[in-house]
Amino acid sequence: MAVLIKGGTVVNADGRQRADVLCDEGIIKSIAPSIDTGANIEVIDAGGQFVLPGGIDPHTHMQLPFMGTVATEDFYTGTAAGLAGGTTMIIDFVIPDPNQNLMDAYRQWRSWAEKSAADYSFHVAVTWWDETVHADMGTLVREEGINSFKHFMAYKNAIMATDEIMYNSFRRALELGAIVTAHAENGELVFQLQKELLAKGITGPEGHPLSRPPSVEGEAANRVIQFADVIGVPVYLVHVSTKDALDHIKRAQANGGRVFGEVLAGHLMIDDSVYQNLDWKFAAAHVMSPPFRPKGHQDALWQGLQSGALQTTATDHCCFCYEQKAAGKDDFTLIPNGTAGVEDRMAVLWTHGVRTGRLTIEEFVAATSTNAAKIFNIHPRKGAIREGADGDIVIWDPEATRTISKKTHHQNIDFNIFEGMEVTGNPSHTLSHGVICYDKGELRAQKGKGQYIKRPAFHSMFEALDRKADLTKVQPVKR
Ligand code: URQ
Ligand code: ZN
Ligand code: ZN
Repeated sequence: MAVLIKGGTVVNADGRQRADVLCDEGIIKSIAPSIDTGANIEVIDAGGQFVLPGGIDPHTHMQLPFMGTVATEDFYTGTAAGLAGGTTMIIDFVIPDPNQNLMDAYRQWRSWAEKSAADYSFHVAVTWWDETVHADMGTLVREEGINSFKHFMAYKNAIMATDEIMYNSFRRALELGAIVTAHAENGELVFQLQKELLAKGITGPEGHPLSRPPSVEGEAANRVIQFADVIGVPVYLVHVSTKDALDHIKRAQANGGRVFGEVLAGHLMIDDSVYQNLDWKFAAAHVMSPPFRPKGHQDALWQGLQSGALQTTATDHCCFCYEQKAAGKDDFTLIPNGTAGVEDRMAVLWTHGVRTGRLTIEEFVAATSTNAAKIFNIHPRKGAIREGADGDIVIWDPEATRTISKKTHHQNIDFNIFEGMEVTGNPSHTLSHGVICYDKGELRAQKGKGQYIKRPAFHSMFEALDRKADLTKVQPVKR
């Protein structure tokens, strides 16, 4: 059944127009000032609303095995919740255990994701190194459409990538035309600070931010930027949470570095006072890494988004319910790290970005969809209202209001970090491949309808790179 979206204002990252949009056979067939309806065409009245590219959340962890448990949100419920909030694609993570074969881990995650209700792709984490990792990275890029490799600089004795692993992986990524991404916190500092805090008897959630102060992120952000610069590979910093890291990103970008930054909706809105809450459950529910930060960092992050230093917004959607968080009742280092957000990201960004004048609607589209599509090389198939693009569309009602709550959200978690927030600006309809999946409060997500999206390598970007580490040009001094 074709779908005709009539009377709306189409907004892309580069501009807007009053236009009708016809979707059929999974793609956007035509965009024109007026398109006539006809037989077998379902019409949506988008009068007074905006017709936007479906949101892309470049950072989620559906059903992640982590810290001795498994995230409660799976690929079906998580992508369905995303559709309710206007997000039509996620980029999740394959995270091999150290010494686990990358291809085995990749196949595991692919099997988990088959139940998805919306499109998905994966960043693959490099958590260890040997020649099989080198080979598997090649297979993943050349045969599986992976073009981004993740490095956790935190989580020592678990999935932390040492400098040696990062060096080998970054060199390989450069060879393959892939981008590297990083969770930038110094894992050794976190490990040592955690031990010191526990030794002082600080066992509650208030210890979590104390073990990961802003400078722990700043150090790692600078290190990973310098690593990438020496090796000559583009780098994307996930969940940038501090002015410390943002300043390093800005400096590198000013020097021509190909450095990208992502910010979470939560880090834009929530500060570290949550960890002082006397309700253990409330404080523990906010334990994620990097932690929510002291007041002041949030404004710096908004400024980074407005200036373009930070290009994308995400959620790091990684759900652990109270009984899972309770594992850390007597030791905050055992609280599974993670919070939710995939359903609320876009409404939070609209309410506190567009309605406050921080972002234009075009900038909102860039930050919630288009920039992620461009950085991860799937634009304009994704992230654009353009003829021939996938029919991933969110019809945005700028006046629709709701109050965010765990009582009403579709996310499979017993807590919401935005609990009680009134958001103005919400989807009236979400379409995935031209099929209406969310219709004025009715979620019509279909298990298994989501498609795995291959993302090609970036050779064009690499051809332009000055390969500073290319030693073939260096000649020995003849003494
Ligand atoms: O660090 C991450 O991004 C994963 C393990 C989710 N947990 C979190 O606290 N951010
Ligand atoms: Zn992370
Ligand atoms: Zn994450």
